[in-house]
Amino acid sequence: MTVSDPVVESVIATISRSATEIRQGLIGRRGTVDEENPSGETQVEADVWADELLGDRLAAIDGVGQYASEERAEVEDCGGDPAMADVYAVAVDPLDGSSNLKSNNAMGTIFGVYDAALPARGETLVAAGYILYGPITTMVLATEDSVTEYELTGGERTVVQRDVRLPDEPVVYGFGGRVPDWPDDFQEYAREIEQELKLRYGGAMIGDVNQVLTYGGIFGYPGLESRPEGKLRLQFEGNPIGYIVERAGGRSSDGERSLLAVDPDDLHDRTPVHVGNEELIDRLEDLIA
Ligand code: AHM
Ligand code: MG
Repeated sequence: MTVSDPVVESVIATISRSATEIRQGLIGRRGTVDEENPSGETQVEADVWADELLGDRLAAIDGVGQYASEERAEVEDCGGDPAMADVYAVAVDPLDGSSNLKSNNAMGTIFGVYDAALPARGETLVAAGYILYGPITTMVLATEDSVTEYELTGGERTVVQRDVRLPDEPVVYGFGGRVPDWPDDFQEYAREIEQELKLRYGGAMIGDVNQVLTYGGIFGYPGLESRPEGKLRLQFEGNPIGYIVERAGGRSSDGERSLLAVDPDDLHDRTPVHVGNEELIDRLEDLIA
C-alpha cells in the first residue's frame, strides 16, 4: 500500500517500528500502577509506558499537530493546527486490552490519523490501523483505498496480505459485557447470532476484531443497562476500528448509524461499538432501532 502523504507515512512507520519494542517492553511491566486513566480504569505499568513512548515519538513528527491517547486527559498540542493542510492529529489506544497482560493473552495498539482537530468525527480519518501482539506481531493498516496486513519483526514491515476483505460467509462472533446487563433487544439479537455463528471472545477488542476480519462475523460491545454508552471509546477505539472494517467491505455501527458519522462531544466519549459483515450489522440495527 502506498500512502502519498509523507506525514501520514511517517506516523505509520513510527508506530510500526515502535511495535517490536513495545512488545519487548511488556516484560516487567505487567503490574498495575496507583493511577486511573481518564475513563476511570486502573492503569497497568505498560499502559503508561507505551503511551509515553508513542507520545514522544509521534509528537516529534513535523506535521503531527495533536497527539491524544486513551491514557491522558487532554489533547497534546504539538505545534500545528490539524485544520491546516498537511497537518494531522493522531489518536492512540497505546495498549488495547491491557487487562489481558496479567493472563498473558492477546493485546493490541490502535491508532487513527485524523485530518481535523480532536475530538473529531471518524469521517475525517485519513488512515487507521492496529498492531496485534499475538503469537506473531502483525499490523493491519487501512487507508482511503485499501486494507493491508503486515508482519512486523525487528522494525521491519512485510506485507502478508493486500486488499484484506471480510469473507462473505460469516463464521465468528464476540460480544462484550455481561448478558444480564445487555438490553432486551440486544439479548434477542445475540440469541439469534449464537445459533448461527461460533463464539470467539478474547477480552481484547483487537484480537476479536482480527478474528472477524479473518473469518467474517461480528464483534460488538453494546450499550449496557448499567452504562447505556457502553465501554469503548469513540476516538481511540470505535472510529479507527470502524474505519478499518468499512474499508475492508464491512460495516460499523453504534446501533443506529456508522460509527464514522457519530459527532463527538468529548475526547473520551464512549460509544456502543458493532463491526462486521454488512448483513449482520443491518440486522442488528433493524432489531434494536
Ligand atoms: P482497554 O483499552 O482499557 O484495555 O479496554 C478495552 C477493552 C477491549 O479491548 C475489550 O473489547 C473490552 O475492553 C473488554 O471488556 P470486558 O473485560 O468488559 O469484556
Ligand atoms: Mg482499548
